[in-house]
Amino acid sequence: MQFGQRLTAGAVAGAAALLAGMGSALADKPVPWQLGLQKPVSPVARDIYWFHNDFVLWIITAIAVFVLGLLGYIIWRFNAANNPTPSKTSHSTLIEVIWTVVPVLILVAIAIPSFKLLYFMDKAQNAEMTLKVTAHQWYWTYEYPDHGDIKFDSYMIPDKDIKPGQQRLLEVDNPVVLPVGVTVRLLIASSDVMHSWFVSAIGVQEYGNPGRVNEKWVRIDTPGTYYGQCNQICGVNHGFMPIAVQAVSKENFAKWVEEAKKKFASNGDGPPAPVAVAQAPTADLKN
Ligand SMILES: [Cu+2]
Repeated sequence: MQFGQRLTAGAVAGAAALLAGMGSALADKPVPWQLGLQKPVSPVARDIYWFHNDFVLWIITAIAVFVLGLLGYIIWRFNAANNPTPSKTSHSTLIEVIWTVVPVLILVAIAIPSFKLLYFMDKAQNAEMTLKVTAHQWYWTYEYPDHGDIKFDSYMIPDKDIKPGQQRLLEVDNPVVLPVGVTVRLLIASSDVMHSWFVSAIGVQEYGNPGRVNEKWVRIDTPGTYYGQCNQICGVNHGFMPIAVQAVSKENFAKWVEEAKKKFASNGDGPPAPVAVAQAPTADLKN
């Protein structure tokens, strides 16, 4: 294919993906040709979305366009043909003050909402329940201390077991289930190396460190399944420990709790589960 054709094909595929993304109710997972962030479904995610798409992006674009324009003007105005006798000026106090003060003002303008957002996402205010997330090489353990100590492991479904309609490399055997409209405190830790629990649409990314507990919070307002991944390089199967969060109504959550209590009753503080997917997906790395 010619470069132009390839470009057109790419543009068409991109536009189709964009349209498909807009048509579906929830952009809850990464999609091919995706640009920008997933559709936010929590207060923190909405603020992140605003901060990135509606605020910083404009500032960055304005700076890039301004610098590009300035470069173009200088190349045209001060080349040897247009400017045969160059000026010997080496200093301008006014210009130096401007190019120091203006960037400082821009950074302060970015810093104020940025710090506000950092503190907003830091700690749960009046959390109604807690979810504890423990990272392992290479799966997650979820605990619900306020709901009868439900505890279970969540492994990726390997390619050979994936069913039609399931998300390859994102689907897990036991998704996290959370109620919508409830403020959930997230406690995130690790049992071995550094991992990171990252689910874009719900606006949570927090490191799981061995020996300490990090806190975050979430209040999901739209039911749906939101996919995420470990985003701290944690070893050979780092790419194979996805996260699936199922946000359901409060009634359905109560039902799930009752079922989960029975289903995961035998899960205690026994020996760690075998790393079931450790071998299977590694084969994919060769492709
Ligand atoms: Cu990890």
